[in-house]
Amino acid sequence: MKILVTGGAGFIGSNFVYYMLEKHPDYDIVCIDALTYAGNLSTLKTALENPKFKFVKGSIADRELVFELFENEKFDIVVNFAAESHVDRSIENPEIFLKTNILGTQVLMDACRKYGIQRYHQVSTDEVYGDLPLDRPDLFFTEETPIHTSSPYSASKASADLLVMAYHRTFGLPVTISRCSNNYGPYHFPEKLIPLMIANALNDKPLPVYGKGENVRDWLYVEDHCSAIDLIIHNGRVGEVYNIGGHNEMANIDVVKLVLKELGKSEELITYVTDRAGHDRRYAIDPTKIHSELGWLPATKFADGIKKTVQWYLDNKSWWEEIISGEYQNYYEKMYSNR
Ligand code: NAD
Ligand code: TDX
Repeated sequence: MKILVTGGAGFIGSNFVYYMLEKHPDYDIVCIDALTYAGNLSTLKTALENPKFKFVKGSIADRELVFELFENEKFDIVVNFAAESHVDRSIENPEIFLKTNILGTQVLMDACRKYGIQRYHQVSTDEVYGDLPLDRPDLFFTEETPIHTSSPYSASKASADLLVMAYHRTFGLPVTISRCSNNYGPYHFPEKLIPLMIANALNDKPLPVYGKGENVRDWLYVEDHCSAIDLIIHNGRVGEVYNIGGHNEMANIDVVKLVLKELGKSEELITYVTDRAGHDRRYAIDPTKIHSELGWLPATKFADGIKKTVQWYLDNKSWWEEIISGEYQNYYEKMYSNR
């Protein structure tokens, strides 16, 4: 079996590469990644030592390169993680989100049509469903919840989902889509809530909480997302969407306080800042379908996962310190100064 993993130098893609190399040592894994600001080749250092792994630098939106890769490699399965993934950046500059997330997806599917594959899997997000009210804890996103996006990021991911389904219906492409809730764990880029708060706390810098910190996210340890995708690409039904989540909803402020507690840092570091425009209030996944059809259940409880994650950032300071010492400084200044 030969699998193309796109965006494998990013957070979830890299965790998936390691998961698959370990779980299926007989598989060949090829990764294509453009190495944008979010992609880091050092993340794949150990994988690069494995003869079953190959890395190609390039964009999924580069039709010529992608077609050449498909022609040479003859993939069985394609798992598309490659994306611009940060909501705040999509508010600043939507265009690259449309290019990578929509047009890049189209190029991959065109290559799948031309060269043939057993499965094209689109890694989507619960954000395509929009948000839920804070005062209705009885409501959850199911696969039937209408698409109702808030940010340019989620609109681009939803557009890609619609295109994936169109390629299935029109051209008979064997596709699946997964929509996961918020992930956390190793190699999470420090622009996102949990790693940003860990890095700032360790540097005794203010922790910028948007609005009142009341927005709710449904957190899943990244390895559990990887195990779900592994099940879907092997046993999931073609043409189906699977929601992934572990019923672990928390208000942002409680997540931030927990991170501070784990690090033994003071809550005085918390600073409330201007809210994100169009900020989704609550995400909450109903994972009944993937559980009942594929037997998937998350293995890591949040209390353990957050401990492991904090420890990983303590043990791998050089990984994130190098990131936040570069271009990230300009990003941080632009997004957070005078906020
Ligand atoms: P990330 O930003 O950490 O990584 C994205 C990777 O894609 C990077 O390595 C980047 O270099 C690469 N990339 C970007 N543009 C590319 C292009 N044009 N061609 C090739 N590679 C390109 O993102 P992540 O958090 O790992 O998210 C991975 C996927 O999972 C995304 O599709 C995202 O929408 C989805 N997702 C993320 C979460 C989450 O909580 N992080 C939750 C649900 C779904
Ligand atoms: O500095 C911050 N302060 C803050 O309060 C940041 C970066 C975030 N937040 C809040 C905004 C959100 O309510 O924390 C919550 C989580 O924010 P992000 O980490 O930016 O994630 P989110 O917007 O929920 O989107 C994530 O989950 C779904 C991923 O980034 C997406 O790629 C995925 O699709």
